[in-house]
This record gives sequence, structure tokens and C-alpha cells, in this order.
Amino acid sequence: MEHGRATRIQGDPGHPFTQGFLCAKVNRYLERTYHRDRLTTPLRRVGPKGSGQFERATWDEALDAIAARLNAIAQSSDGPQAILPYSYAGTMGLVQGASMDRRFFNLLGASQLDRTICSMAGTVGMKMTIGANTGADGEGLPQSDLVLLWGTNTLTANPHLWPFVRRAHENGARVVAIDPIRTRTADQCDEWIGIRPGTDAALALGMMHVIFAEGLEDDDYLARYTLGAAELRERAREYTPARVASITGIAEDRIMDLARAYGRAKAAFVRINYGLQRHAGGGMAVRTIACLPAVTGHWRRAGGGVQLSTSANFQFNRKALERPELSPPGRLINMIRLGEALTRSDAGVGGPPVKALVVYNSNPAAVAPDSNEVLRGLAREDLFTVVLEHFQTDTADWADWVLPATTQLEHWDVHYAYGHLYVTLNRPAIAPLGEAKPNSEIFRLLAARMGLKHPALQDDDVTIIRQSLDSTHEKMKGVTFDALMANGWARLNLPVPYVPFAEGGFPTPSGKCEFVSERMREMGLDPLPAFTPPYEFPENVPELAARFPLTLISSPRHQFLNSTFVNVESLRRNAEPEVLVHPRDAARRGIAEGMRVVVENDRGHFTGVAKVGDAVREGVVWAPSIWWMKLSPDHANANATTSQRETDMGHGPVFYDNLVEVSPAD
Ligand SMILES: Nc1nc2c(c(=O)[nH]1)N[C@H]1C(S)=C(S)[C@@H](COP(=O)(O)OP(=O)(O)OC[C@H]3O[C@@H](n4cnc5c(=O)[nH]c(N)nc54)[C@H](O)[C@@H]3O)O[C@H]1N2
Ligand SMILES: Nc1nc2c(c(=O)[nH]1)N[C@H]1C(S)=C(S)[C@@H](COP(=O)(O)OP(=O)(O)OC[C@H]3O[C@@H](n4cnc5c(=O)[nH]c(N)nc54)[C@H](O)[C@@H]3O)O[C@H]1N2
Ligand SMILES: [Mo]
Repeated sequence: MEHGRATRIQGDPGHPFTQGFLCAKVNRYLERTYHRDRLTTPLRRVGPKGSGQFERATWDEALDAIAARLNAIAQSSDGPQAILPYSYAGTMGLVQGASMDRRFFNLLGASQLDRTICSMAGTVGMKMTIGANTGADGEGLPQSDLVLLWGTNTLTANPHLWPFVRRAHENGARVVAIDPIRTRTADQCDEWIGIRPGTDAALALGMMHVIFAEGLEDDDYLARYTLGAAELRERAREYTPARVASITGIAEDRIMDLARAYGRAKAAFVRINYGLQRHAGGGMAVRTIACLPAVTGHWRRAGGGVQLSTSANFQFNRKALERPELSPPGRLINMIRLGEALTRSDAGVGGPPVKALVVYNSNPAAVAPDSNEVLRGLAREDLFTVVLEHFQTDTADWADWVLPATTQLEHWDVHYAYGHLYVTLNRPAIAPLGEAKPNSEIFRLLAARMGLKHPALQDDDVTIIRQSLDSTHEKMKGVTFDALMANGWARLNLPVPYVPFAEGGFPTPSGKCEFVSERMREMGLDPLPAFTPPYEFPENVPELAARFPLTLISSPRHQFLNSTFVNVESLRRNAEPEVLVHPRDAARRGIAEGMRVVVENDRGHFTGVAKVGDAVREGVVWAPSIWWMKLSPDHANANATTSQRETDMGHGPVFYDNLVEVSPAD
């Protein structure tokens, strides 16, 4: 700090997991915080909707106008269910993203948002199988003898795991990437398996086929700690290497080799991530892979097992934070169907139309699927839109009011994690820039203006942090406010490494790893692991595939965090949106490196610059994301082509289950 200004940002070298280094984006957090375009005052729309014309206003004017309009809607015949909050990952802190905001909307009686956009398919898949979205501890990785980086671009999306992968490698572990794209992560592995998108469950079942056929399973673990081993064995019998090869596009001998390596390993670490569940069968894919370590008994040992997330280990007092009991019964609107919710007279789910949208911690115009429908909704003259933001994003351009929010340098918060087991405290380092306010404060002020008088709407941020830690759960023992103030972080009350299922103890209804799931049968799903094809699986939709033969993956660009950081010059580096095309696919279309191309399907189109290379499997194209539309050539990004369909479990998005055609732009 110098004269109240932050001058340097760094990681904590004493942190056992992050070890003092920052990812490419957060390294630039100061540049972003002090960016000349930071919003520093409330803004009132003056031009037509979407024109991006605003004038400065005072907080009093803004709060009065918003309170009056929200109250008018709540008291109209539509009622408060016509108000929809929209938030997700801008900050995942509990204070600024899952407490005062929730209390405010609960007490108001607004529609509830089903926050599915990232992880729900896999989360439910894990729940059905091992009981919760918990898994192997990354700190055990150095002890593993085989590492599968399966549907994870670790170096980009989870770089803090990498030193642990390296140590496993130094200790002799083979490291394999399973991904349709040879990402920078796959490039660093011993091997890249370029699987066809959306076919991972078939590969996992093929591995089980070989493991059972060759007697590589752990019969003792199966007998003691699993449910339905005989049925799984029968099911796996159907997935012969030949059949799996034709589904996954992986040669038979490679499937056999992978299966044998897995079956012979003592403690294979399977890092799956959310990329592989962004397909129709995403829940089933995660569930099927999650069965593997129970088949081979790898859960017994440190370094063995599967990890999708560690988040369900964090037992914060969510009820105290969110106060769900303050909400009258109401409707639930799935955030990935925002386009539909804003353009149907019953919001797509019954009840009143959405008349007010309050957006914070999210940029739905850019990140939600099927953006053309989202934009038609945001353009509605009768929709009242309020956006709490750091910057004038694609979404903020459609607002009636934009309110300046603080960054992590400027406010309090407390964070869980999804790749490790440490709680982090976020203390303000600098005063808010300009007139920016924390989300929590904005909702407190708005509640007061609207006459919502509940004491829960008056708690300050430090009180909220204390409430979050007020948990009787064993794993939270020792994670106190004082400990966090002293050290900045605190490990959950778990051994290092944490080996959760060495002796079973799965938090499922049966207490076992459930190969057969009665809950899934009740949901109308196949109770056993199975391959569920993508909606847009070329051989199942020949007519569509004739017009749109390529599968588009729009996973994160290394330098962006979803749509955050796209406006930071040192990270965008004058780059343009890129589309990676396999040389044979490019040749067929007359596409050459550097050529401008259009990516399209029936839902929409966007433009990019072609990169031609074999770092993507034939039939797949990669458009690193998520670009701001207004910083893209034709003001559109990959979500112009994605659909609002839902995954098999958890109502999640299918961003990468998306057929397109790519052609040279005229
Ligand atoms: N730099 C950076 N880091 C991030 C983010 C970011 O935007 N930028 N976002 C954060 C967030 S919110 C999330 S959810 C995570 C996302 O990070 P991940 O959970 O790792 O998910 P993705 O990056 O979407 O996809 C990971 C890999 O899966 C591959 N993939 C796609 N479909 C399939 C498939 O069917 N099978 C297999 N085997 N692989 C497939 C993709 O090609 C990609 O390389 O990262 C977090 N970290
Ligand atoms: N095509 C495609 N679409 C995707 C994905 C993909 O891989 N491909 N990934 C999906 C995934 S995994 C996710 S998680 C979502 C993420 O989508 P979002 O949840 O929208 O996340 P971001 O794009 O990072 O946008 C967050 C916004 O919140 C703002 N923000 C940050 N901190 C604060 C704060 O404290 N207060 C306020 N008021 N605002 C703040 C930032 O300035 C930013 O504009 O996108 C999804 N969309
Ligand atoms: Mo995400």
C-alpha cells in the first residue's frame, strides 16, 4: 500500500495448497481494480434500451427509484414473483454472493433462481454415487501412481493442483490427459487421449469391462463398501473395447492399455472437472467415472480416488446465511433458461412474467446459453433491469440502473474452495473506489428504502462471517473467526491428506458407494452407470449433423475467468476470438490459418480468427471463451450457438453439446 493505494498483490507463500503463486488472471487484479473504466457512481439509463447511454446519479436517486419500482411490481397483480435475482460466479464469497442478497430476495418473496450454470449435473452425479460432491484430497496426489486428468484443463482452470501433479510424476506416476482438445495441460502430460466429446461414461465402462475381465478389481472393497457390484459387472460386460472404441473414437488397444494401467495401479488419482459434464449425459458421465476407484479399491490409499470438487466438505451455516425460512413458497427459475424466462408470458414455468431482473456477480448476456434469446429478453421495454457491477459489461448495457460494486480488495468476505480444503478470509485492503459499495451493503440499503424491516437485513459483514462459521459440524471445528483473522486461512478439521473412504463410510442412503442407485430409479433414470449420448451426437441426429457437422467446445481461455478480465488489456493483448480447427476439417472448408471464420448453427453465429492445428480432434472445434460480445468482431460470442437444454441430472447446461458449422467469412 502507498497513500491508500494498493501497489502489489501476491499469494501467501505459507498457504499449503496455493503456495504463494497466483494464476495469470489474479496476478492482474490490481490492473483490473484500478482500470480507468471502473464504475464509480450509480448510473441511470438515458438512451434507448441497450444503447449503453447512461448518466451519473446519486445513490439516493438510484435507491429511491429502484425501491419504488420494485415495490410497485411487488404490489401489482403480478406480485413479487415477477422479480428475479440473477447471480453466480463473479465472486463466490458467501458475504457478497450468498447471504444478504438471499435474505433480501427471500423476504421480498421474489422468484428463486436455480443456480445450475456450472456444476449441477456433476454434483448430482457425485451425490448419487459417493453421496456428496467431495472426493480425493489433492494433497495426497504425490502419493499416487497414476494420474488421470479427465476433462480438466488443469494448467488453465486449476493451476494450483499442478505442483502436486508434478510431484506425483517425479515419484514415478504416469500422467494422462483425457480431453477432445490437446490443451496446454495435455501437452505437459505423458499421454493425451483425444476422446470424442460426451462419451466419457462409455470409456469408463470400457475400462471396467477390462478390469473385471482380467480380475483387476478389488473384491474385498467391492464386497464391503459397494452396492450393486454384480449388476455393475453385468453392465460393464456390455461395453466391450470394440463397442467403446466406436463410441469414443479411441483405439481399442489404447482403451485396454488405460484400463490395465488403472487396474494395476494402487492409488490412481482421477481429477475430473466440470468440462466433461456440459453434455446431455453429464451427470451420468461423472457418476460412471466416480465408480472406478471403488471397483479397484483405490479409495483405500492416499492419492487414490476421484475428485470433482471438494466443496461439499465446507459445512458453513448456510441456513443462517441465507434465511430460506423468510421466503414464502414460490417458483424456481433455472438460470440457464434465462432467455426463455424473459421471453415467455409465464416465464416458462407458470406464474407472472418476469418484470424486474436484478443482476449481480454475473454477466448473463455473455455467459448464459442461447444468448440471442437472452438478448431479446433483455431488450423488452417493460423489463426493469438493475445491474450491480465493476464494469459496463454486455449485461450492464441493457440495464435501467447500474450500481457500482466493490472488488475483493475493498470488501469483507469468506470463501470455501472447490479444489482444496482451506477456508479463506477476505479482508478489505483499500477503501472502496469512488462511490462503490459492497453487494451486501447495496441490499441492506435497498431493503431499508423498500421498508423491509427484518433484523436479518441489518447484520454487518463481519457479523455475517461469524454467522457462517457458527456450525456444529465436525469438519468446521477450529475454523473460527479468530483463527481466520490470525492467519488469513484455516484448514478444515481433516487430516493431511484426507483419505475419505479408505473404509467406506460413503454418505449415501446405504452408506456404500452406490453402483445401483434407487434414488436414480425414482428419478426415472437408469439406476446403473450407462453411456448417455449427447443431444447433438452426430450419428443420432444425421440431418442436423449434415448441416452442422462439428462439435464446438467453448471452454475457458487461459487469460480470462469466465467473462471476467476480458477488458483487462494486458490479458486480452489485442487478441481476437479464436477458433481452433483440425487441419482436415479446415482443408475441406478452404479454411487457412489466420482467416476470419463464421461459426454457426440454427441458434446463432459468431466470428473468430481460424487457428489450424491438430491440437483438437477431428470433428471438434475450440473457441476459447468467454469473450465480451462488445469486444468481439460482430458483437457475439460462443453462446450465440449454445442451447438452453438441460443435462440428465441437476438441470445443468450443455454448453459443449453443440453442433456447428465453420466457414470462411466473406
Ligand atoms: N483460467 C480460468 N480458470 C478457471 C475458469 C476460467 O474461466 N478461466 N473458470 C472457473 C470455473 S467457474 C470453472 S467451472 C472451472 C472450469 O474448468 P473445468 O472444470 O476444467 O472445465 P472446462 O475448462 O470447461 O473443461 C475442461 C476440459 O474439458 C474438456 N472437455 C469438454 N468436453 C469434454 C468431454 O466430453 N470429455 C472430456 N473428457 N473432456 C471434455 C475441455 O476441452 C476442457 O479442456 O474453471 C475455473 N477456473
Ligand atoms: N460458452 C460457455 N459459457 C459458459 C461457460 C463456458 O465454459 N462456455 N462457463 C460457464 C460457467 S462454468 C460459469 S461458472 C458461468 C460464469 O458466469 P458468471 O457467473 O456470469 O461469471 P463471470 O463471467 O465471471 O461474470 C461475473 C461478473 O461479476 C462481476 N463481479 C465480480 N465480483 C463482483 C462483486 O463483488 N459484486 C458485483 N456486483 N459484481 C461482481 C464481474 O465484474 C463480472 O462481470 O459461465 C458459464 N458460461
Ligand atoms: Mo463454473
